[in-house]
Amino acid sequence: MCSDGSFILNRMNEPSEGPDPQAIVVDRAGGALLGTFVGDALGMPFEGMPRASIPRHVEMTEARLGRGTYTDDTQMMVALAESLIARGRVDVAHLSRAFLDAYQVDRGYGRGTRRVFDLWRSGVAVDAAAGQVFDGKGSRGNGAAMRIAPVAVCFRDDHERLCVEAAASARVTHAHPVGVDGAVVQAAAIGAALRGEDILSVARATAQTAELRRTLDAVKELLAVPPGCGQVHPRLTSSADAGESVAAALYSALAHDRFETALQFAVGLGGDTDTVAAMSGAVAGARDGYHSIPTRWLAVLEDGERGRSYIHALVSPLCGGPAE
Ligand code: R7I
Ligand code: MG
Ligand code: MG
Repeated sequence: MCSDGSFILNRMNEPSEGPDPQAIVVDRAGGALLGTFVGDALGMPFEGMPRASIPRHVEMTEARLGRGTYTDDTQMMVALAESLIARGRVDVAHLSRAFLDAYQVDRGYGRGTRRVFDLWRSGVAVDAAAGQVFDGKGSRGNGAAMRIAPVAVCFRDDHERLCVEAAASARVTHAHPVGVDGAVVQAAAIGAALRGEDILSVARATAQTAELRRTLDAVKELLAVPPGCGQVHPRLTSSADAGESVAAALYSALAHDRFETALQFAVGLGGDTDTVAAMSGAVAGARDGYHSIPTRWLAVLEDGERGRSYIHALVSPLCGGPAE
């Protein structure tokens, strides 16, 4: 178990009744995990597309692996959640095995992360492989940030610990400071959302690199000036770079007060659509709760092994309560 408490998952898709703080925590934690999955599935069919070719109000549509299927973003999130529940903390040896066990090539992993997996399989030490990719600088990709929601849920009540555990989970595959910082900032944003705090202030105060500080400052400026109808500011870049995409995801969540419109906006940015929507979904889901996720989107999520029901059942133990 990650923290004390006894939370029962009940009526997860309905608004909480009364001021039951435990039910609110579980609802928000469910929003973070299923929000990641929904964003991943919503954005997947559009990954790599330019903005102009994406409909303004996207819906779950046919995807490479079928409608409502997930990619590496959710697959790695599930492995991270399983490892946290088993070990109660980020245990890098256990986590690396969980990532390898979960790996399915069709889910569309980043090339740096695939290379790290190959190095592990060839006998390179778990803590040495991530530093060997991208000319020995490590990856600055968003792969550590996209999967981070379980760490934020697990350590939501201790911001300092949350940051330490998030960084440890990131460094397993991402050695570049921007790849790590993006994951820590994304975790801090989800943690703030779970606690009902000011999300952008916590994220900005957490950022350690010049890149994240710059992109988060831009988010603050852009949020102060509402864009014209249907316009997207050119400073928002939806790439696989953690410094750019974590900020784009945060803007998407914070510029919209509804989960649904936040994710449609995130996908509409084009580029790394599954991941920016997944990260935006984690923040908006943590802020608004599981009950805010449209049921028509939840209904079509894949539900086989390690699918929707399985991920749903991870929420309570991650919160410190019993498994369903
Ligand atoms: O970060 P990572 O796991 O990728 C996640 C992305 C998400 O969009 C997923 O949906 C999936 O599609 O992949 O994998 P990496 O390969 O480490 O990083 C992602 C990408 O960022 C790389 O493939 C590179 O294009 C880019 N990148 C870099 N490019 C140049 N130099 C990351 N680090 C570098 C770098 O140092
Ligand atoms: Mg993906
Ligand atoms: Mg992606």
